[in-house]
Amino acid sequence: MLKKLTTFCVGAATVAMLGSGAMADTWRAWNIHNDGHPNTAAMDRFAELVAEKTGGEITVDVFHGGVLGSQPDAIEQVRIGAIDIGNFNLGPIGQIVNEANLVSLPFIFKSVPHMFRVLDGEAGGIMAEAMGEAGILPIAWVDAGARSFYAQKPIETPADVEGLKIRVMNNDLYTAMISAMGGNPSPMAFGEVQQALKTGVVDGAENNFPSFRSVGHYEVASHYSLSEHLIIPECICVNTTKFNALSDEMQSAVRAAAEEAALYQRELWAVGSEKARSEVEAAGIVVTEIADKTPFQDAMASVYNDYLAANPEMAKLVEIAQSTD
Ligand code: GTR
Repeated sequence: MLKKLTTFCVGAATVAMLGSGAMADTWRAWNIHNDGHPNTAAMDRFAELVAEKTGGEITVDVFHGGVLGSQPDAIEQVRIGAIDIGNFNLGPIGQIVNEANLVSLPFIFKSVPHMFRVLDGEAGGIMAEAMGEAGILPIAWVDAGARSFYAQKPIETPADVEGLKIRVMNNDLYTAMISAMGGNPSPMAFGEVQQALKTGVVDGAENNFPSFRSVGHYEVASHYSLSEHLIIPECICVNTTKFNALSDEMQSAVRAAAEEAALYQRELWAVGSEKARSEVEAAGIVVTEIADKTPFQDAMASVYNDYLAANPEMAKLVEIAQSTD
């Protein structure tokens, strides 16, 4: 009873402070990463900015470390509105929204800046619209660098993947990618990968330096090889219905908070990525540069052909990405 009364009083005070008569709303936000990862700091900053820019009308409670569920589950929860918002990787979103799969085609982007140019152009607009229609609307794009392979041996050519069981995120394009190199793909939730590497359930995985370091994959895989086969962006993505129900003013405030937090994330990412690399190297991980990635790119021809044969409508987006400077 006392608790209820307190909640009521706090609620009444907040409404009075807002002066608009609108009820304050608290959003639950999903984040897969722990303390020390750039995205965790950026999501905390996002929550601060939302409170600031909406004058307290919206507050965001960020649940870190994936405690609200695995990424594929959390994506579904945002779509149905059980979770309001989160920092998501576009990989598992592509499994649901075909347009978002553009970014999951191996080697589609030349670099991270190239990826952002594509996202900021027509292709990004088409992707955002389709994601919004699917219930998960991106309001800012976040950097996730490039993903490379790690295992107990260097992976310098596609032939080195042959026969290896490699963990991938949940997306058929990634299973096709590993199969095209003669490996055995194993889709698995992020939270299970360290144990799977440790017990030999998988021989390797692929990710960027911050994730390789932050959840201890580097403790159980000795070689990181810079294949940089996937440059997948992330988003701050919100339940579409929830966002559309906001006034124009509140929508602008939340978007501005997301954009500012995303710019902050990109700064943190640049520094954090270098730092994660030096830390794993200091811990004894052998990092192998791959001067010529052409054999990897060539091995992906069948992935593109099969994908475009099954999804001919994606040819336009691929063409836009490939012709963007
Ligand atoms: C990380 C990404 C996470 C998650 C993870 C994974 O780099 O930030 O959202 O997708 O990779 O491999 O599952």
